[in-house]
Amino acid sequence: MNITSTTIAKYNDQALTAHQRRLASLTAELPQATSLLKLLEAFQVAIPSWALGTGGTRFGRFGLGGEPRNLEEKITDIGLLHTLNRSSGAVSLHIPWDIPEDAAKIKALAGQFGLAFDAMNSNTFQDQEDQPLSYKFGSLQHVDKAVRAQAIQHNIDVVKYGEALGSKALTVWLADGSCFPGQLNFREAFNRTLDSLREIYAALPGDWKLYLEYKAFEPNFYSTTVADWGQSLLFVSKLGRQAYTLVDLGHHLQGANIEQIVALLLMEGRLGGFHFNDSKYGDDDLTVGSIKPYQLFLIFCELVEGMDARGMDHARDLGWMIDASHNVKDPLEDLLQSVEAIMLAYAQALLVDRPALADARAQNDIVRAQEILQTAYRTDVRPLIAEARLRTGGALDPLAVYRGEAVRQQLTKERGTGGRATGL
Ligand code: LRH
Ligand code: MN
Repeated sequence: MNITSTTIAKYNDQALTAHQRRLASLTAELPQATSLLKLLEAFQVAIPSWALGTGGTRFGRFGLGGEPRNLEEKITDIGLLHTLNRSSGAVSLHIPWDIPEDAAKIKALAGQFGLAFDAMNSNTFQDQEDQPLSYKFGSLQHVDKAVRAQAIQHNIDVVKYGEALGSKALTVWLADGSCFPGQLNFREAFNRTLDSLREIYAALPGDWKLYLEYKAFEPNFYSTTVADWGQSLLFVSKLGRQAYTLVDLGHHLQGANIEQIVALLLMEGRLGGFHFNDSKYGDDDLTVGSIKPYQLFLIFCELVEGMDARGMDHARDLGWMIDASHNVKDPLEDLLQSVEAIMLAYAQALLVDRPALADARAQNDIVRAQEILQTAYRTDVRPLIAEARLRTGGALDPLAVYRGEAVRQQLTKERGTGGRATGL
């Protein structure tokens, strides 16, 4: 299902006057606003190939019609998102859920939509049909050398798939850990995992990055071998300069100060990228900005400040990826909302008057510091994000076009109701 630029222009024409009025009142207040447009237009978020169908929990899954039945249809769905918001210009694949059997064909199809391939994701947290050895008791940490070798080879195979597509990074998330006290020797598990990661690291092409994603718990519920930012940082510091920590917003214990973690990882030059989502309790994988939008803003404040302090390119030097699961919403609508929330937080963070904030901090003037932050956060930057879309050929209101064109109904007519997309 394609949405043409003519169709988008039709919707934009209807919304243009109101948009221009809103944009004019914003830029009247914030003359620097338009200078931010170039940064916003360049900022691209990678869409996870495993989040284009309806997910579920152990208590049930409620399917939705029109789910993509293969990688080609997934690329087309991500292409549709990018056609609408011009900010979803990359795909993050998960192997073996989405193996590019014909890499050249997949790369060409993605190219038609202007999509690049971001980090590849390995999977040693499930046992595949034809898999000789089980990951029940872990993968890279496993006490059995043969299981570790199987998991190491899988990661090396994932890098090969990525090389054929032009990806430049491998994300390793390990479910490895233990469910009961006494089950695991933590030091030995750490060192077996480190040795395994060293073999994967040695197989990385020179211009690739390895992202080590941490998670506090689930599916193990007593210990996780890469459980928090400190443990991930310990691993990547021992691996080498191509190894970085990946921050999944849903992988923290209650009360963790994620913006502080981000600031320190960035300061150390070990922040590789993000899996954006939101959560209230555990790894809920909810729509970005749907539960804690202020935290997302604070994280982007640390990102903008920290990246500028290191002279980094906002759009290219970190991995911006979504990692979500959709139990009750249309996955494509959910992803459109998530990309919008990320763009809003980024734009608001760019509005922070940093010299004034530095001065308020120097005076320990907490109230003024807070007012400076919240003035940016309470600025409605939606007209700016819409203008960035308009200038890059996108829709002023992507959701309105998605619904107006009855995309889900069309996809259901094309693909039927029975299909279930691979992934979570
Ligand atoms: C683990 C995780 C990881 C993925 C998986 C789909 O919770 O965040 O990033 O591999 O979700
Ligand atoms: Mn993740």
